[in-house]
Amino acid sequence: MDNQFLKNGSISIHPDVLALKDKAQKEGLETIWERFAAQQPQCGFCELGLSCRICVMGPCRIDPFGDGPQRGVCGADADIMVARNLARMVAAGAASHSDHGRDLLETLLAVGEGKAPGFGITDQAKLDRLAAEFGVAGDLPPLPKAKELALAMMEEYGIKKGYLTFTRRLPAARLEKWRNLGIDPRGVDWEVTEMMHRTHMGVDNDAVSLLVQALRCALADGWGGSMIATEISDVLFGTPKPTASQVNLAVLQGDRVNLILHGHSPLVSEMVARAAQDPELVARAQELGATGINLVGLCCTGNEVLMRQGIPMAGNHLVQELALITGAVEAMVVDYQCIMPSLGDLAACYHTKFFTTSPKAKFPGATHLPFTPENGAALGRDLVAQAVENFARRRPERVLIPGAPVSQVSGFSVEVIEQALGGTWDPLLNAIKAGQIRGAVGVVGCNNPKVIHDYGHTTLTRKLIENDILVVDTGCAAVAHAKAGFKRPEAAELAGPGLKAVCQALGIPPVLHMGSCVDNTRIVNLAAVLANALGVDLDQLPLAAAAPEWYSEKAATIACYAVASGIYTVLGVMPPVLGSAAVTDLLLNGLETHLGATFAVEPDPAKAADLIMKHVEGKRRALGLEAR
Ligand code: BF8
Repeated sequence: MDNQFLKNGSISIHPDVLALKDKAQKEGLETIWERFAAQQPQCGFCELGLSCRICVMGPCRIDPFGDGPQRGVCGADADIMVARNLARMVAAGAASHSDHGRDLLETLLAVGEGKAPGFGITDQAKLDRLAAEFGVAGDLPPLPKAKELALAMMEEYGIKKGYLTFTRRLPAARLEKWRNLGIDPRGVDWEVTEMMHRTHMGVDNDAVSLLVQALRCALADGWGGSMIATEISDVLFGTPKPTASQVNLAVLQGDRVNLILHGHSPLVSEMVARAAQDPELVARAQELGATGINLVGLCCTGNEVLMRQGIPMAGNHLVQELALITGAVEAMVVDYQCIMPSLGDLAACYHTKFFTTSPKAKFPGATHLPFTPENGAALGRDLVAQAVENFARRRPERVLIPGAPVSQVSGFSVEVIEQALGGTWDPLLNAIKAGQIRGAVGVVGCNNPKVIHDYGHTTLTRKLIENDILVVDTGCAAVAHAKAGFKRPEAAELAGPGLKAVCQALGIPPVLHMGSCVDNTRIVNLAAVLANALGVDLDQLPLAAAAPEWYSEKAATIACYAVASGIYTVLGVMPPVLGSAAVTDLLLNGLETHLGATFAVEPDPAKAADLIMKHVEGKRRALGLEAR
């Protein structure tokens, strides 16, 4: 595997990141890059997927060169071992996002039962639409309707219905493909549990069968748990609309109380956002010498509050430690996922208070204040109050906030894009048909210290928009793009002539922010809407997805549900599958016949752009559109 970091020692394309990395070094503090270097060389068996820790007859390894053992103690060969490992990765990713969705449902239920002070229904129209989709009586008042919808959606997790309601948004042709392959997902928890069962020693020992179930498990997340997370977040906190804000570590402010919201869920962060406007708390901050209270986001909690509340974004995954190293943070409040276990130690090197809020996610060095729907509003206030009181302990001589904020516009939900187009998809479809926009690509996913920070995202996306391909993004990729200035309407200048004209006519940037990582469901929903409008299946559209810097199990799951939904997906980091030629071939080639889409792996983002452009033009040709 081509490892950019180890090859030339660069860690990031951003000067502010480099400046804080220097500060960390001077202060003797370790970050993810030192830990990554200390792990070299990483285990070659594991990289190939050829090690197994599933049972205690092992751990086992298979020799990729054929000299050593070719089977684990149980008899599993390379194909079984690689497939089992990948399948478990997908199950973990599906479990994570879908469990996040469950938390939203629990809060919706509590709202419906009048037990969640501070929470309410913000998007009534979406509540009504979802209620109709789930067969809830239309004439119920809002709160009983919310309760009934929550109960109906909770059934999506179990085995009651045997199919997932949201999948019915897809063209019939897609569902037909799923039925033929046996991957129409039945229940969110069902598919995750069955995946774990099948990968227990002595159950499913056919690599193809394991991978087929992994796709079904991923679909249960994409068209189930994650989609519930997105839709119910909109119901509770509002469907995102284009919102102007800023990005960069310099959204932290030297003269204000800085509180960072980090993780994935909007539940606590929305309550903190409300509390931060409390005049009493603002007055107290001023009494202590600050000019006010400054909330900023990190990772996907950051995306949630950015696109609904305009709260500025401090950075993505690889920036989380550096944000504390600014020395300017009074409190970091986290929920779950992608939060480095090192943060407690780092916070302790400064005056920073580190708060964990999910009963599911405890960390060393943290103060644990668990969230419930009942206590959310009070918890939000408590967290802000503690951050404010901590301002007095800041040591100005240790503060460094490099760089300057970059402006950005975010919050392009499917609903808003449709409105911007005048309530019909025709203008977008016509621009695609005419070739002004060649196609659309979701550039999504994480950062990974194996890749120069944000180099993959920005290089790929710059080339795509230059070539008239509209980019939609989520997650940490979205932060990279914003830092590069791609989310300002003026960035239309960076696009090719066709895309530039469309962006200028609509006043939008060429890279549209659709949200957090659960909001990849907005992207597949958009693809389904376009396919339905054209009367084709998703794999016929000139679309693709890419995750140039992915690291997480959730990203593996997202990639699987994208491909299973018919969207060609290019990964920038190799998943641990090369130990099995059969598994690798299935992912890169074999899925095409059944699903009309495959994976590709290309570490060089410029070459990944070439692959995508070739794919997009091929799809245009097949649709009878003008193609290059
Ligand atoms: O859920 S992109 S590093 S923060 S896993 Fe994590 Fe990856 Fe960021 Fe968003 Ni998604």
